[in-house]
Amino acid sequence: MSIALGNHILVEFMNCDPHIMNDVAAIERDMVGAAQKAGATVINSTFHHFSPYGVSGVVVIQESHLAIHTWPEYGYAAVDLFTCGEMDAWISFDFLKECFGAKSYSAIELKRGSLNLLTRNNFDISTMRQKAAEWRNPEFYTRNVWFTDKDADQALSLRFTGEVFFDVQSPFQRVRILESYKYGKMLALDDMVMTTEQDEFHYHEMISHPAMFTLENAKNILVIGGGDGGTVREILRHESVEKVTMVEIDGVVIDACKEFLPTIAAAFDNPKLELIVGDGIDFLKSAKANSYDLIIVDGSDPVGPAEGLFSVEFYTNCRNALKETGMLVAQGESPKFNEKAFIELNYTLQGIFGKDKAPVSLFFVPTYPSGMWSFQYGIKGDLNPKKINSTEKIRAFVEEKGLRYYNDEVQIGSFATPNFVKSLIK
Ligand code: SPD
Repeated sequence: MSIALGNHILVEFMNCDPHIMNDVAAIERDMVGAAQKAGATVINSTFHHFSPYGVSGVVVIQESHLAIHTWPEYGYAAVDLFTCGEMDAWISFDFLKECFGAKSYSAIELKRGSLNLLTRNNFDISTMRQKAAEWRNPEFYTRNVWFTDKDADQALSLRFTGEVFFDVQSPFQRVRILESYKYGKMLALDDMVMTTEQDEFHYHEMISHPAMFTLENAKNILVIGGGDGGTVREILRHESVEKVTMVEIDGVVIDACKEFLPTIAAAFDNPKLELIVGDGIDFLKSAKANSYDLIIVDGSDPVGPAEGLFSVEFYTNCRNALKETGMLVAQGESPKFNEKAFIELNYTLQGIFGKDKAPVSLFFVPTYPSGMWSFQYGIKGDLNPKKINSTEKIRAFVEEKGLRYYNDEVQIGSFATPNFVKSLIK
């Protein structure tokens, strides 16, 4: 006869994969899997992701429970395997060690509820059972998972369902497609939100149409980055376009978006598009001078593969590749988030294109930190995006294409500069 009611294994998993330690869906799957592997009957599980890092959760089993708390920043998980009956919790231990990629670990096994110390009561539990049957928990299954895009002082968090459609470490970055409650599926590169199904039109309409209507008859366009496909989708709505060359460094982003974000990656089959998977910085080093009406730099933030997209050399090469009358539009960061990158980019563009030839367009993206975002321009020749003659054409275009952000008023209004922004870039 057993000398105790339960068996408790207290586990330290160390040097685990930090990404797994922060992935609530994977941890829940593995903890439930660990219980099943050991032959337990799973009753329920509840898992929670803490912002910015950490996961806690419990799997309730007929034989008791498995619980976890993780510290991804230390690659550490504290796990309790509490069982009663014949279940062998060491099977769960071995399984989790593999799942978490734990390079070191320790465990202490304790007997709980020593029968030498306990006295058994005989009592009638029938009324208690009846009360329990009346109680219903409407949130039987809870999961509270947040994705956070942040710097040291500021963050934007989106609650997501825990559904992970895609999670691959490419040679350049971690590419993920997750499902948010408010904005639908979203593309995240490393830990930054790039685009979401529900607000992508803010960004993609504003990166394309103000420049296209300023140029009026742009034929040859170069897009650097833009792997989700939203920018080329918008550019290719214009009939004047004869050719779009898109150079995206990370083919994994393109493939993921084609599969999981098809409404954004909607124009990759267009015959006017030449898609090059390669380094846009190198591409521009050898680009022919006087070639493009419009160059769009739809890069990510200035960390990782996009860092070189914020350099003087790169924008000098862009200027050379533009025709005598031509425009550059670059993803310009935020005057309220990456202020330094925002200011430095504007100084760079003023230096290369001229002081009055580097206007800033501001627009609103709810899923980017601070919400206020910018495109920064470099203008060659006699073009002015604030003075355009094509109001009627814009109205007809907006109507026909069903645009949801851009219109003729936004064309002018987005170039209005708030005073605090003027002082940042004066
Ligand atoms: N912090 C977000 C910066 C935006 C980068 N580009 C988004 C890609 C959309 N095509």
